[in-house]
Amino acid sequence: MKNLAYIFVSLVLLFSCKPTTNKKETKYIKPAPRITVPQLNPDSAYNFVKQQVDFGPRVPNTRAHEKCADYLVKKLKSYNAEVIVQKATVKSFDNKSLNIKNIIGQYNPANKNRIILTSHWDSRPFSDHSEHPELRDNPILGANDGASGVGILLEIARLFKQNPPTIGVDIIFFDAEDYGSPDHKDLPYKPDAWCLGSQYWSKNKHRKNYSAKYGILLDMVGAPNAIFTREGFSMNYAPWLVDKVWGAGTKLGYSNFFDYTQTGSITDDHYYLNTIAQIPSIDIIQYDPTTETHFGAYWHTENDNMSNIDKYTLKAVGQTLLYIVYNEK
Ligand code: AHN
Ligand code: ZN
Repeated sequence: MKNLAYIFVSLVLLFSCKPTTNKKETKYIKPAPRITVPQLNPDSAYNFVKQQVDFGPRVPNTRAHEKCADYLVKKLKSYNAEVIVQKATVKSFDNKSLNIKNIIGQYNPANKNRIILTSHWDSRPFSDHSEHPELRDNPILGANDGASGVGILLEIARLFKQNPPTIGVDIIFFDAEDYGSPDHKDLPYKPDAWCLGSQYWSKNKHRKNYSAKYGILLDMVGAPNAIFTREGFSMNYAPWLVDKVWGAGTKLGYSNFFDYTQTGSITDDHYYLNTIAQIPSIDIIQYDPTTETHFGAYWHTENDNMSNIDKYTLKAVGQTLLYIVYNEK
């Protein structure tokens, strides 16, 4: 009798036990996000910079400018971007009519959830900061000032073909950023003389009802041991985006490049994206604490050539942007 009771109790206990596998529980375990961020190839990025510089100075109304535009369009198309070339005629500080082209490479153009990655593709018609007065009327090669940002963005386009992004991305190459009044001539101050392409685009976007969540501008992003500080207008208009980008750069191990010092405001393409287009935008731009202008010593001189380009700087900036794009929801 005692034994029977014992067996009965054991059986009750046995069948009241929970099964060891519970389908319900496993169903609610969140799968780890599997985001693959493609790896920027520094040699490829460097080559995209060199290809542009090999055309010579890309000054509006010149043959080299025209040839380089064709090259940029061809490259973007080959990387599956839907390309729009926005042509315009704008007036320079000295009242010249400049034939300009903003070149837009769209990825997922129907997606409303989109961002802008941008850089200027023209180069400056003067070497006004050269030590040598006789050189100051010459146009610059703009390896860093112009071609570096475009080179990184072409490399990103190449990776977009292999690994299409889920969000919408517009890669925009603005023209005539660097046609501002020269400093070696005593000219009266002229407002809004710089950034003619981005001013035009901000008033005449390439699509009806165009909007983007934010924009990231690259300017002088290829010099050896460059430092990118938190620039004034970026901090005024989109401090959260500065945090996001500087945070990503730091996380990826590029803290030598992404410096948290806040520095002065620079009139650059992002200024017009913020004030005219109303798109929150930041500038990743080199800050040099050792020069008076706080631009590099090569800035607007004959020394802005390929010797001023470092693959590792291109890698740090480009890989940080790739992290942002592939983690964007
Ligand atoms: C001014 O000097 C007003 N803006 C500089 C923007 C610039 C020129 N970036 C590259 N070249
Ligand atoms: Zn410049």
